[in-house]
Amino acid sequence: MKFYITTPLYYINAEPHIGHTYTTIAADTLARFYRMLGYDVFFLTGTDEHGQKISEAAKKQGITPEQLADKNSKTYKNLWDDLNISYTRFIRTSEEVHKEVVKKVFSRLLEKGDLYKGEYSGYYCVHCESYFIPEDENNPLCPDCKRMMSKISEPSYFFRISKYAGALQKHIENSNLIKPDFRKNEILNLIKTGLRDISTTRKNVEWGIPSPTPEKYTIYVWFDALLNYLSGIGYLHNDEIFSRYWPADVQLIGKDIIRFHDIIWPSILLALDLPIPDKIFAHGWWVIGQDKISKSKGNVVSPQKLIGEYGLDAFRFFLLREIPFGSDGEYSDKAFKKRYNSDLVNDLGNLVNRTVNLVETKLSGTIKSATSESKLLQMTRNIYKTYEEKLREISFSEALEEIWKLVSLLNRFLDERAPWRESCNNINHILYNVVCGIKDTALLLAPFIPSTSVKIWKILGMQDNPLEKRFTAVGEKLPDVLKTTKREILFPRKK
Ligand code: ME8
Repeated sequence: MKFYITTPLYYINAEPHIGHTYTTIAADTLARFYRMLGYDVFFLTGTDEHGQKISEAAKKQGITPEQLADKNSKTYKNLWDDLNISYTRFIRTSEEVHKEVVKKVFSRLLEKGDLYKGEYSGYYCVHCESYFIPEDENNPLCPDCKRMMSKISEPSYFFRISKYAGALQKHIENSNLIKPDFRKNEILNLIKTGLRDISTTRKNVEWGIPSPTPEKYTIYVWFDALLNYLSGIGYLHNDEIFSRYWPADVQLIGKDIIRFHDIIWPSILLALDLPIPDKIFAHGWWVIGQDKISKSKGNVVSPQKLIGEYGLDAFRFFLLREIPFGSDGEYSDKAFKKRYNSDLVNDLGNLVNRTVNLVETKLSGTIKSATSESKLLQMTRNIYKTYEEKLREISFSEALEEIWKLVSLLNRFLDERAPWRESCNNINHILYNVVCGIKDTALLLAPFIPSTSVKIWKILGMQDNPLEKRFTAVGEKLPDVLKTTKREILFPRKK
């Protein structure tokens, strides 16, 4: 079984912020989860490097678009490596192989009559790289970002999206393509109001893929960028990889780019006679006050700063735990600290710390094999079942709630059995069961906070690597003899 997951390709006009890390960490968590279920996973991410917005940003910095692209795509890639992102391929739209695929697709649609020459006369928002009709011609503000748009009138090649509107509508109505569910009607309403054919070339934008047409145009940046999801897994150049992974199973995006992904993208696929992805999931925005956190608003929250202060796993955990995936969420330092101290320090950290402390003081650091308590085991299995369901539904916060049910269960079990009492005569049995539960907790945590999972594994004295395990190991017995290692505070309390 295969699982193909993608993130948007981020623009390289500025540096990444918490919003970009959000989508990428979410995708990484799903990729790791499916690997632990035994799937053959392909995880694609990368950078979107062409177009007017990038060339204007480069100009402002006094460098060429290529230089800006090289510099900032490296920043993205390095950050993903620092964030422990297990991508299979990092694609750049400036790669030759991608450019060739885009040109071939363009030619194919041209031959088919799905691209035709016309005249675009209207407005363009450079920030959104998007064509719009303004509500008020005297004050042509972009309906999305509210910036002033520029008027353009130019010959252009149009994609006959109108031809596919009916098939697209039917597909959306009869499938689970659009997630969360509440987005489905939003998109269907847009389709029902009528789709206008879209322009796919720019006459005066030099920084882009040259169109395979007699005129020297460049291909519209969104038409170029969307095709990465095909070119990144071998479309038209590596059939073996492509046929293994296409169609995509989950495409994660932010709600800012649903029109491109839920309407234009599947229409291009219909035109290419390719199957449509299984799910396109749009998450909400991180906001501060009323404002979306964004590079251009300058209200960015730096991932590096939070990681420096709290550690990488605390950062990964906070993003996926704090707000339901799909809804907007307000970022605040206060909420971060609160979540950190309550969930990671008090619940998880304390469970591991006091258990290992008891193993050291009461059992000289060695746990011997014992019988598993069937009730505890059954509850763990039930928790795992819901956890798996929730992650398959892409509900990270609910999956994490399940893990924390296990953490509370183990903390309660320890309190009730109180192996620290002088009169206690089955200390090994009690601690065996708690340690076994912590081992299972570490497995469930692995997709979310992999380094912590490895740390817990080591503290317990387990020899192998939890990241290479399958979830079938949940509920399995511990090795016959387990010697815990030196204790380490997983999450130091923050004042
Ligand atoms: O749109 N909250 O790139 P981009 C949550 N290149 N997520 C956020 C966010 C926020 N405040 N800000 C950004 C592009 N994101 C195109 C995509 S795909 C073929 C081309 C995340 O750099 C979210 O995933 O503007 C959003 O969709 C994406 O970054 C936009 O990144």
